[in-house]
Amino acid sequence: MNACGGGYSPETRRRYFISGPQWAAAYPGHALFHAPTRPEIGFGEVIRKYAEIGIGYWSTHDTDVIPTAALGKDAQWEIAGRIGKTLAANGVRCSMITAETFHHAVWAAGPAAESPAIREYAKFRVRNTVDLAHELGAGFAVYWPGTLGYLVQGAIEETETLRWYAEAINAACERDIEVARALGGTTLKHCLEAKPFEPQAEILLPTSDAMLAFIGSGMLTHPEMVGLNPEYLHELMWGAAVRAALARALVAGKLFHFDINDGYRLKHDVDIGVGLVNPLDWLNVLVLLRSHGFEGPFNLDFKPPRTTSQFGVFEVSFPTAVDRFITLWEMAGEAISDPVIKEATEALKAGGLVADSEDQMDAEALTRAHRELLTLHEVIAHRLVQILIGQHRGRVFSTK
Ligand code: GLT
Ligand code: MN
Ligand code: MN
Repeated sequence: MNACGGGYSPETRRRYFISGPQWAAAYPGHALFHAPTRPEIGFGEVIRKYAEIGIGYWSTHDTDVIPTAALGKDAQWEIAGRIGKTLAANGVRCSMITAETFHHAVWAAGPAAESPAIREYAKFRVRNTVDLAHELGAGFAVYWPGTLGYLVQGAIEETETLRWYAEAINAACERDIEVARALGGTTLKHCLEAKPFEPQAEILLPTSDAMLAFIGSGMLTHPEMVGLNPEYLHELMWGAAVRAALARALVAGKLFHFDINDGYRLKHDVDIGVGLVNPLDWLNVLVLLRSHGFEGPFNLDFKPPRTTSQFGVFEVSFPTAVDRFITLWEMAGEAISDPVIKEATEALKAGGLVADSEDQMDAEALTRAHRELLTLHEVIAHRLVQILIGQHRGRVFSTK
């Protein structure tokens, strides 16, 4: 970190609504073709390390911290009590709980399987997630449906499956209303997360746009409580312009939560640290979010590399991810107030003037009056690169 010029202080990092997932820090390095490389660690160590780094919020799956068999039982509340104490002792807050509906074999046919018993179990799990969220003071619940889809065609009737999945989300919202009323508090924000491939061959809700259609389908009893948790890489995976996907969520008023990471288009879910692959695109994403007042939560949903110890995870991976994010956020602020970008943007918005003597609806005259329109686009793009590499602040390179 010193060789890289140091980092932000924990106090500065804590000013951002950045959350660290339990599963990201505890990731032992395994994958389909990878054996684990690190020992399992529990919430105590993860929360303590996040506090040291200055990651002020913590998120978790129900089963990251509670054994499946203990869910909803007394043992769960005993663990939740210990989590609450650990959070308080470290000055970290729980921001989000997500129901794991993909890993355990019970989800082999998905959370909206044909079997009513499995679907009842899915409802139990999301209701229990709502209870846990209220107990731990979280404001958000996330649902990545995971196995909502199929490997072989023909058995699943898609409209029926979607209706069954809606029943689970409805159960979560209805439980939330009850609990919030009983506690005299507010309801959670329920956030759907899409991923276009993995772990099924065919996914029923593969993109954030598909989820927007699902929210607006009329199948949800409380669509106003349900929004999106887009993940940067999940949008890139299907070939989207992430900024455009986020813009569609923003105009729908449904950008509730954002998983931040990086990776490559049309590849699998590599979950690389934010800004390591596409820093220019990330800068542009943050310009959009800052200019629309979206200030988080930003959830660090990435996988630290498969180092053989926790050293790299907590000394390099997490602090550098947070710091790249903050730097890009600051750069986005610079881009928003940059005089060159401002002037070029104003010129674009003013448009070219067709002479009074000419026909205002003449395509040729309009084209002539706007011949530098895309030149201005290029000026803005060039300026953004300058901001990214510090040239706007006088960083120079040889022009010889
Ligand atoms: C899983 C997925 C992530 C989701 C997690 C939330 S689970 O790791 O790949 O993108 O955010 O359930
Ligand atoms: Mn995610
Ligand atoms: Mn991912």
